[in-house]
Amino acid sequence: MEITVNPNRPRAGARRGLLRVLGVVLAPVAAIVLIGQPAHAAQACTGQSSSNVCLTIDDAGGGLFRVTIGIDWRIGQVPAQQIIDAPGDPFTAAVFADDSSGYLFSVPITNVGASADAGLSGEGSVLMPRIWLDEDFNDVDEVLARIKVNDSRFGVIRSFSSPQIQQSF
Ligand SMILES: [Ca+2]
Ligand SMILES: [Ca+2]
Repeated sequence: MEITVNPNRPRAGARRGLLRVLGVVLAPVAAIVLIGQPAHAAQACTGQSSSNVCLTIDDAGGGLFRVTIGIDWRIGQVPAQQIIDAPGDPFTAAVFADDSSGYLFSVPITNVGASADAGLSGEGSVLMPRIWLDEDFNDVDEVLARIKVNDSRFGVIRSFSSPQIQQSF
């Protein structure tokens, strides 16, 4: 396949990354952004130029939280598609606490794509009872996302982390 890059191509016509398609707003580095809708939602994104990794936690009501992990790894469309097409799942993701080993639960990355702007994109979410995020009892909790990209072309695994979300769950 031949790829033609036109630097004058209007941005509005460019293919957009999954994170942006899904309405996830790029945040400043290491910032914790409280967004208005839905209530009690928190998001932390790395916001780097080479990659953007976001953890989003929405209060779904009834003691449940929707926990979403997303990544845009801007490596270009062709390498991204090669990683997707290679054997095995390209992503594994989980939520960790800041303390000691820290593993809390895994998050399946179900929405995977390759595009010129966003490179390799992945996103997925789970609905979790509050208690799974309450990693410090009687105290504020510090949770973050870790997402691994398995590049089975070369047997290389790259690991990315989001900033922490600090909230009392
Ligand atoms: Ca707590
Ligand atoms: Ca902690």
